[in-house]
Amino acid sequence: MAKILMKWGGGLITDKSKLMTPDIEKMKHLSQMVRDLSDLGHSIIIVHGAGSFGHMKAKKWRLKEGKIESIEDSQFDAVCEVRKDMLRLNGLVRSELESFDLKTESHPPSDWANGTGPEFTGSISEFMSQEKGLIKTTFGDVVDCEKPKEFGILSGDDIMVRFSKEIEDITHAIFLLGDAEGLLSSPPGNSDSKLISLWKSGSVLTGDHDSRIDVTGGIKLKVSSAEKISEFLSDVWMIDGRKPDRVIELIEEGSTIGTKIVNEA
Ligand code: IP8
Repeated sequence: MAKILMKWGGGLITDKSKLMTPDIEKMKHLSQMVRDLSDLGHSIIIVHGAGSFGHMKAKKWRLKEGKIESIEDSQFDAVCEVRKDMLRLNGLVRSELESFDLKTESHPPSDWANGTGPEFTGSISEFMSQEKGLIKTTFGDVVDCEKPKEFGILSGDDIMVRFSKEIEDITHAIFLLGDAEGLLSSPPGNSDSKLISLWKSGSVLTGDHDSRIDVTGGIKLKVSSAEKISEFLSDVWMIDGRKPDRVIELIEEGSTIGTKIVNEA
């Protein structure tokens, strides 16, 4: 049986251009897929991104940079607001999963994580035990940091790296994207952009793929996170989250349409 760590991208489950606009239909399709995988006996951990529930306010109040004295009062208000907004988004994700009779748990990083980047600290023991059928969830969040920064943005992509490394027996790490079939040769929407089905760690991504909305680094962070994970997992994938059946195909048949990230070192 597989143990699947999946990231639901923020651009997949929200409309990234409109403040706090969830895409409930997408969440439903993804939840159905999780239900099917669970029925097949697989275990699943879900990390989700922030989309328009996190990046907009984080950008406005420069939360990624940590405390800036001249605006610190507004920043601390924004830290509370974004944490609240992320709990709301996580609540929506969980209620869709639960509408498919899945039992879920939530572990917000603001409760257990410290610092940003893939080397962040804090105990991930809550995610180590696996009760059959229970879906544990967490997400990109505003987390506490050492002084003088005091707070910062921890991306769900960094959580994916740590979980893949430290949680025993994870078999697959899957990044579900909102706007592409996988990693593309140039940004989505470009007429010449093609799916890269095999990405060798260390290759160079051409073109400016980064969105202007993302505070955590967009597709480039995803690629570097997936590359790090490929050092210790052989099934690391980027798949179109609008086509959740492809995840089931991957797990059951060993391959699907998408990008497989391999480490050739
Ligand atoms: O969308 C970012 O997480 P990501 C978290 O997984 C916030 O990169 C609060 C912007």
